[in-house]
Amino acid sequence: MGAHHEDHHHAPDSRGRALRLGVGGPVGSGKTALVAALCRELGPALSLGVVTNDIYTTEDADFLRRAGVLDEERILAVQTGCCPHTAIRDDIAANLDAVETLEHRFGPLDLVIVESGGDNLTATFSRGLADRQVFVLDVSGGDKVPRKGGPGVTTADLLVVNKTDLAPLVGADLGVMDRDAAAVRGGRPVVFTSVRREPSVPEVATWVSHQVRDWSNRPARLG
Ligand SMILES: Nc1nc2c(ncn2[C@@H]2O[C@H](COP(=O)(O)OP(=O)(O)OP(=O)(O)O)[C@@H](O)[C@H]2O)c(=O)[nH]1
Ligand SMILES: [Mg+2]
Repeated sequence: MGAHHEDHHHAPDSRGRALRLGVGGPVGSGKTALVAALCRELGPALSLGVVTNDIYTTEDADFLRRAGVLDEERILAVQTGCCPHTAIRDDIAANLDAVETLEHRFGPLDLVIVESGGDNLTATFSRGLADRQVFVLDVSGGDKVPRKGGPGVTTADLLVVNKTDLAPLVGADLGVMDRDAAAVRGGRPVVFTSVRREPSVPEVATWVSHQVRDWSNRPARLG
């Protein structure tokens, strides 16, 4: 895939800082809904911050603030003004600034969630920005999507297939999506969700809290 997919950044020193979790995926798949759900579920036990990315607006941050899932000041918006993937992969300075601002203001934090602007199947976070990545698809794109692959689907630490409530309406076969995703993910986990039907997203919340626990227990020298 050439230079377009090269990651020019190294993972920053991880000592004493929060786990940075990237949430990416196509436009409208339910990333913000998932972030809101995670804030609601994990906020009482963990110290959280959220950074949202939109091209022209601060829509996602505004939504999260209105939803009241987290102290408003812990939610920062980055306006990318360009393709969303650029700001999370190639030129990550604005996002790093936002993450560090949250850490300075509210630190020590346990978890900073960075939501990417909606993009396509090729969007992934630089290792310089996200320690772990969740990729959110939804069933309305059709049950073929996992089989189309792309680095989000194949390499994300967790693949979330959201809007399962819509599967009967769009004729998506969840069994096919599960099988195809497993075939390209080399054992990495896949979770089916309906944030609409089950707003507490228990499997995703459990996965994220395990990541936070492992991060805080890691040996100091490891990233
Ligand atoms: N039916 C259904 N709708 C959902 C579900 N999750 C989210 N939605 C709806 O899908 C729409 C898009 O959700 P968002 O959370 O804004 O999606 P997003 O991925 O953040 O969108 P962008 O940031 O614009 O790329 C909203 O109207 C949500 O209410 C779900 O599980 N089922
Ligand atoms: Mg969003």
